[in-house]
Amino acid sequence: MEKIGPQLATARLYGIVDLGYVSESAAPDIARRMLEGGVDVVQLRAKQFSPSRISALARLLVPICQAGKVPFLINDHPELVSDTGADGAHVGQDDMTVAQARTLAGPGALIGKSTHSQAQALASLEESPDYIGFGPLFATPTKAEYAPIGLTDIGAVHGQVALPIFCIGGIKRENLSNVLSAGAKRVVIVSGILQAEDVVAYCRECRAQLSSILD
Ligand code: 3NM
Repeated sequence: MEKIGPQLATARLYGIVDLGYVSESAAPDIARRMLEGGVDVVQLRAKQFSPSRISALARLLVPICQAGKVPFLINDHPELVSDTGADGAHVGQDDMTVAQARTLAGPGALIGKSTHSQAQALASLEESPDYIGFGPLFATPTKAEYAPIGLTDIGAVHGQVALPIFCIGGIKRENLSNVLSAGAKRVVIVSGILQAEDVVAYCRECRAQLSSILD
């Protein structure tokens, strides 16, 4: 199969199919619309769902993302990667290490790691994830228990961490230009996309704003 990893280096818009916003039955169609809108990475995030349900849904999303030629990652469950055919997994600060996730996910899997401060972003270099998340920039109901870190450290982190950095947390079409002005080059948008009236148009508009950004 075509190696999909290098695509992360050019990815700009990362979308998450989050079952806190979307039903399992609606998820495949939402993923198709996200891809039609130009999302470069898709993640399945299913907090509170059993591994078997996550696995079943991942098996539906894998061929959709393969057809769209974008990496498909599973939140929190690297052990489901090889069985489902996913491209990788994303782990949080309080979960396992990147090395543990790589062992569970198998060879060639992409592993992303959440970071919530400049110090954590720097420390992530020791673990060599394929990319990091950096946030939450703004308060967000999708991760309500985390304090927002704002925009001030985005530039410094990009200067210090030579990994793809996906800013995350409360990013919407409406504030994206502020986030990009602060130095972000890649973003994750969850509720903005999933609650949009027209998911395809919303993604296209965000993707267009991101296209003008240079590395
Ligand atoms: N992780 P929305 S913030 C899933 O900072 C997630 O690591 C975050 O959702 C982090 O775009 C976040 O709806 C929620 O704010 C992002």
